[in-house]
Amino acid sequence: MVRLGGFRSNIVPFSFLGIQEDYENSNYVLIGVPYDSTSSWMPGSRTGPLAVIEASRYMDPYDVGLGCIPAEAGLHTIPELSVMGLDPERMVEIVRRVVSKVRNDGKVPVLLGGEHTLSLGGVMGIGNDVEAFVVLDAHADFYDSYEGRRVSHATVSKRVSELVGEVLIYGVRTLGWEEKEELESSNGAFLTTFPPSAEAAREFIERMVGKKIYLSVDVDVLDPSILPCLGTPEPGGPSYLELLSMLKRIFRIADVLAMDFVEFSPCPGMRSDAYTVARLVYRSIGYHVLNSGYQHLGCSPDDQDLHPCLD
Ligand SMILES: [Mn+2]
Repeated sequence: MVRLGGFRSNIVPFSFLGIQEDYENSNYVLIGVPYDSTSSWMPGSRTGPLAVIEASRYMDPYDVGLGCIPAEAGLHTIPELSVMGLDPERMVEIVRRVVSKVRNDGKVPVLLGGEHTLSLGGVMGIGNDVEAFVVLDAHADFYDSYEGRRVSHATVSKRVSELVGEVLIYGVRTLGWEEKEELESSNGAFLTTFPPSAEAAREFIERMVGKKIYLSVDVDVLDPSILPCLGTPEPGGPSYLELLSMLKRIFRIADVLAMDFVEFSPCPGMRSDAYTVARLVYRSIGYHVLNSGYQHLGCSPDDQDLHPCLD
């Protein structure tokens, strides 16, 4: 059974899934980063982490797809970072320090955003071990500078490409001309649009096989019909199940050192979106558990094989 870290069952902690394992005994540490200061269209992702954690408390820890309770690997949610209103460079530095600490303690950081800029701090926190930055996103975020800023949600993949040899981007449906030029002059960047050609989907996967990766899921990669509450929605994305199929492959073939889920911007009164993101986060943790030697938990692969162009 999942233990509640000293809480009795009539008290539900305000933490992911309402479960709070002791930090020392946890393998996954959830970190909320309520920050949206550089958002260009609709701010609001600062309330994302809170909404996802709230929704997750109504989710059953048993994952019916994986046939196990991934939370038994130990989940711990730390209080939200105090970053609202700071300069993006300062926010990135705070995220870097926290992620570095969690990683050095032998745990997998799971960041909840907040805007995409925080991924830069996440990657820096893991440091030189990251061999590839894998991004699922409707946008390339590959501007060299955007609205006068070099550290911004629209430049984050470009900044990371200066630190990590390989940047693999999946799901893009919109691209600025300057971004296209930056991508073409960048050695290690590989971008797929959505839906990808069979060849592009295969190359995206093959380039990360056996690598240690940082996984960044910008939830606007999903079609906005599934997840309308976004700062920068873009039509024509994968369905929820198609996205799970891709995530399942990523966790199977690469070693995910840390992950983030960014750019969810809750709409007042709408609950299904927060729940969808919470579910996506938990299934991703489940895929990590499935591939990380926790055989005693009895997880087995689900049936998500709906991705177009992949067999
Ligand atoms: Mn995006």
